[in-house]
Amino acid sequence: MRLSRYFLPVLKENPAEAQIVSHRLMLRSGMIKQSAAGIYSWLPLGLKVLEKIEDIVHEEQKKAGHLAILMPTIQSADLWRESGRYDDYGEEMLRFKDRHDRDMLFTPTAEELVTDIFRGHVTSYKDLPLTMYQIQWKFRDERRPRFGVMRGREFYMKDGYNFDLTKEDALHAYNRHLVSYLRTYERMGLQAIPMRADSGPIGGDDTHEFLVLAETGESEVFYDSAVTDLTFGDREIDFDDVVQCQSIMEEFTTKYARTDETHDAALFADVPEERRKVARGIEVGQIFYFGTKYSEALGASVQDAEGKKVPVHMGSHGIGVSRLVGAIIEASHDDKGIIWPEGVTPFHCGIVNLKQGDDEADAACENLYKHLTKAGLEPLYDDRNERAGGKFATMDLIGLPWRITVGPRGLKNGVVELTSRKTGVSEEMSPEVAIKKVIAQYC
Ligand code: 5CA
Repeated sequence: MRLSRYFLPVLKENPAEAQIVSHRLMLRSGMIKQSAAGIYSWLPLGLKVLEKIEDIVHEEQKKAGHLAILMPTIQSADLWRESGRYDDYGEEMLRFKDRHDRDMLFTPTAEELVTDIFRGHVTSYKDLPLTMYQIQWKFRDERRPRFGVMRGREFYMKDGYNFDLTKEDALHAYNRHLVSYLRTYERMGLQAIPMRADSGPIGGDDTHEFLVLAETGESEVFYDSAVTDLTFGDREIDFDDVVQCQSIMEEFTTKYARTDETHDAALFADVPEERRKVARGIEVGQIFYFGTKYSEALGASVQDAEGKKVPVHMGSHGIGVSRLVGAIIEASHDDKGIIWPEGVTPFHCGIVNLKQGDDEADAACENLYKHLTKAGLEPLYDDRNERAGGKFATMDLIGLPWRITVGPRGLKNGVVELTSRKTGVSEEMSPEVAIKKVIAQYC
């Protein structure tokens, strides 16, 4: 992409309404624009990051054997009356009527609808286990939408639902989700710690939230600092392997880590004092096991091997896809702007032409652009007629991990400069070596 052709409405000043750094940087770098309280348009740069995150979520869900579907955002109130949640959900649910005076709502989550799909088609235990998920917009009329996309009213969420014959099978689905989420977040450059939590309006006994530690997080968390030493890495996982998933689940959840709702001061006191941490965290996902709560209310049952009709065991599992954009920025930025982890960066590399219009500099930039694109990468070439300082400030603000700077002086010596956004370290090298180095970061 050439910056002269792009839509990147960068703001010079800090927007007054933004209280936290991710919100500020998303507005300043032209990623989003508010259209109403807690409702945003995603502009080209923001949408690119959102899509990168979405792609990672899809890939990891598919690896775990889960099936993608897409359910509507607008739903009829009837199903929600069947489950009893039409009244229970309260003011967070956006309700309206269609032209036939029927009660409709904008989906805040989709347990009812997915259970309705299931009960209409699945009748035998032989069709289990089954896990279906979607990535779809949700609406919750939050009392205090704030912090930009972190607590929106409209937000993008991955919601997945497992259907199993027995409690044991459903607990395996729970563990499988936990394991798959660990890798999902790591691929985004995040450490998200599973913490025992409270189930709220979704219901059920077993639930873990995934929290990214950050001062601006909305949840107070209590944990043994040993949990921050755990990394998932690139382990080989067989998601059908009950024992393997269970043992990874135990590895990541046995040490003390809880949100304030489930915090137990007496248990916490058993953690060695120097490892006892109280901090704040951003909830980027949550997994639930709730047994037969929805299947009984909505009549979703199958025939078991003896021919007996039994309600299925279920769980639901969410990832805050749009919230993650903010969470990643909270975890990775400096005074100058965003520092994208390579897994989610909107462009792989910036190219800054220090002297637009200089034949040699222009040709060298075009050449870099061509080679990087040919290798399957997306460079962002700042080909505007701007001063070098302004170009650097824009690149730093939008946070691409690598920048190649090209100027007539360097080219006289056959070199360009490659700079890491994270470390700020610059090195001179030939354009060919710079291309190779950038490609090697991603392939
Ligand atoms: N049905 C279950 C699992 S699919 C569910 O709705 N879970 S949830 O309420 O925990 O939401 C899942 C994730 O969506 C949360 O962990 C959070 O990361 C994200 N989320 C929830 N509310 C908001 C909001 N108002 N703005 C942005 N993201 C949100």
